[in-house]
Amino acid sequence: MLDEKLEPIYADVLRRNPGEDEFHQAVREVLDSLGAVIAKHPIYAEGALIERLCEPERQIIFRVPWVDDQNRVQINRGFRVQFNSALGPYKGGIRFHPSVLLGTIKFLGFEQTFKNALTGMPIGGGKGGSDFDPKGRSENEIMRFCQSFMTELGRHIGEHTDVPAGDIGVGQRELGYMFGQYKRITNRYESGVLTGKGLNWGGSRVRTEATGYGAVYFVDCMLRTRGQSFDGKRVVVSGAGNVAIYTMQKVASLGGRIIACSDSEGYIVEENGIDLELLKEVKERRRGRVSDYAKLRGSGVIFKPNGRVWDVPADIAMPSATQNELTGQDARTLVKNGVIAVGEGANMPCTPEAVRAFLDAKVLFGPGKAANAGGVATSALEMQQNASRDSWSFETTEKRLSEIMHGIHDRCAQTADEYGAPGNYVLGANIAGFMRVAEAVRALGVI
Ligand code: NDP
Ligand code: 2IT
Repeated sequence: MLDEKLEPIYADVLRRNPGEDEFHQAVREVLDSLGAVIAKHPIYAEGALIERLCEPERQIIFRVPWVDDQNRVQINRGFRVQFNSALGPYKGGIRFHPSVLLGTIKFLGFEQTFKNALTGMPIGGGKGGSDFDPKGRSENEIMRFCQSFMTELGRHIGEHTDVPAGDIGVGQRELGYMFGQYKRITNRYESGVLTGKGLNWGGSRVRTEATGYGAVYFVDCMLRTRGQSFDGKRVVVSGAGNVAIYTMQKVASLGGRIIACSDSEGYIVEENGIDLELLKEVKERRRGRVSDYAKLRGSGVIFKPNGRVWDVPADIAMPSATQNELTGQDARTLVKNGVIAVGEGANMPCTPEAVRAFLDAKVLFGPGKAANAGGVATSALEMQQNASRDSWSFETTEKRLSEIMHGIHDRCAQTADEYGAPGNYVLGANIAGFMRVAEAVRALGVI
């Protein structure tokens, strides 16, 4: 039930953003946590403050024309939603996936605003992307697409304005082509305009690993509140991309056993633990599928093209692929099989019904805007290094990341306690993120 002051705000979001289900879902989830805040601090219900947080400052949609290897002209749609810049330049990734619509980017930009606030760093919230499908495209096609995308995006971004990074379908290769095109257009070596860059062209150590490592630190903090750890636990991760791979790597280093992971074509189960070096070889260097891993690995691993990775019994689940990939039914299966902790590496991977099932069963549940904030936090560290023309060691950067994740965990836990819901990290993350961004929005006046 929504607070009666919040109901008309949500009704307005539905009316003004028709058909954007994911955006509605993300807004609803935050508003569900805010009733307690406005009861305690009525000032936040004034000045259309919450309405302003639900309305992006700027939404850019553009055509991306490019020529494929058969000399055919292709047209995609590009987006950048500059959601909120009260705390700093817009900051958030770029997603290339055929499912991308404006509502997808709006949900991600909205989440990003609160996530970035939660890190305590000076970054606003934004997100971008395209419905371009990189699968099966040649290296040259990817380059031409990225160049065309940046030819338009370039006029809207800058180190003090808006700083994109990677997300699904966008990694260091794509960022390289985009940075190259931006540099060419502007004739400036403006390192701070993008993060997730390569190490010898302005990137930060640990950025590649940061989201996965950070998610594991967050879950580790939650486990410790119950005297538990990753050691000896069975862990199931979904996805096999950037976030999933470095989640698995950190879990393994803490003594956990990775039993299963997936991609959009199916999942693999290996009771003795997945061989991460081989998986990285297949996914990162060969750009292959988890089914290719199964073929190369031979006996001991099963590839399942159908079914749900969440049917594999696990102590800890880390959904790290995409939104709404873990349903209420999946959550009930995990609970039945004895799951003790769930950390969202992806953005909004658990449906509202799934989140409720975990909270009801008192499973430790780390919501994405807290658990996966290590990626963007390390992006902010990359911006710091770029601004000071410095480059930190792996150890220094990882220590900063670990401190940031501990800080986020403690802020969420304390806020949940303060609002009478100990252990509810969803409430804690939403309220703590909201308070920081709302304070700044109020201070800056009606702009
Ligand atoms: P990648 O592109 O590296 O990997 C994505 C993985 O998820 C792939 O294994 C992909 O499978 C799978 N996947 C993607 N879309 C779908 C889908 N619709 N159905 C089933 N499987 C799917 O992306 P990232 O690892 O960077 O991102 C994963 C998640 O983490 C996203 O939600 C992203 O927003 C979030 N995130 C990423 C951060 C980062 O720093 N990269 C930071 C914080 C959150 P396939 O290859 O078959 O498509
Ligand atoms: O969802 C996310 O936080 C990201 N994709 C990372 C954003 C960033 O700017 O590093």
